[in-house]
Amino acid sequence: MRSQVVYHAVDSHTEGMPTRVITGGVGVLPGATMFERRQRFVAERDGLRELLMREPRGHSAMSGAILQPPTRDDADYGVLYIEVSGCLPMCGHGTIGVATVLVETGMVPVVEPETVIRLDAPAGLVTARVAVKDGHAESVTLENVSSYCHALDEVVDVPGYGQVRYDIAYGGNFYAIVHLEDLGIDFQRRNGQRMLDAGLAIMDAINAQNPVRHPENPDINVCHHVYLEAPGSTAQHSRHAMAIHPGWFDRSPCGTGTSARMAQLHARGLLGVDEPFVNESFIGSRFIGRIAGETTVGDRPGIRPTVTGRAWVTGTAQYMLDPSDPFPRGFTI
Ligand code: PYC
Repeated sequence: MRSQVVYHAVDSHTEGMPTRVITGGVGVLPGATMFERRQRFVAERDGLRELLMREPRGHSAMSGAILQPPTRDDADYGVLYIEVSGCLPMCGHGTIGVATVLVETGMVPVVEPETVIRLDAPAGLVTARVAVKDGHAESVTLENVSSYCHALDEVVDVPGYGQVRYDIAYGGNFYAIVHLEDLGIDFQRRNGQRMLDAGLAIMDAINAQNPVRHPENPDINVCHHVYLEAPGSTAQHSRHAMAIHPGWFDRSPCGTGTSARMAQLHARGLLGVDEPFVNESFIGSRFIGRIAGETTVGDRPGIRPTVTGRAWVTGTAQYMLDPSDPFPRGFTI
């Protein structure tokens, strides 16, 4: 057995969505903040993300997180979020997976009934409150970055779909929120490809015609996800399919998407502080969201979201790269 490198991983899933937590082998990434580390990683070491996320070590909906020493004194770990489509500023299901792994491997001092872990994420400091019983991480409540509604009642011209109405909100990433019934597609598994095609076309049209920009960080400026809201959804319980580039659905209810959706519902006057919000994924798994309070994001009114979900460790692994491997960056089909 030969290898140029060895990456240590603890694999997990959060309500169905994988998080491959890279616990060793990468070294300390250069950069004064996690956002800067993310930018340099994308420019200089993106092949590592591709190796760990794409086939044959990963798959077309793979997601993960690389643990780092924090860049700030008030955090326990730094986290770089990686997935098949790139490096996100923030990832909710990934944070729930990371916190579960940190507790269950003993990589943080474990306190029952609650272990508090502060994570230095590219989008800002987030806190994971892990409910622990007999050493087991029962659930994680993520106190996410401040979120806000960017715009309501926008319209975009989407080739093949005409004029499409959408709202757009930020919860660590930007999310366009679209009524699936406006697209004439039934919320059925068998329509998955039609939903993906529509979601990605809408995303491309928004990024081309009506680009977004975070009021405090101009480098967060892309709509990366489309929340296709199922008919019958309410401000208390919303079902959706989340379309993501290059063409996959989030299997979890999406933590940053849950935060963005709560910001949108709050801006519409439909969800108040401390009211529970159930967000349900395409596979039927659930997160419970709550607005912990109001705040501002730059000069925009915003919310402080929390998201509660569960994760499970699925295995441990060492990922290697033989010098003769013809796919040192993996591949996609
Ligand atoms: O949970 O925030 C999330 C997320 C983003 C992309 C996939 N999951």
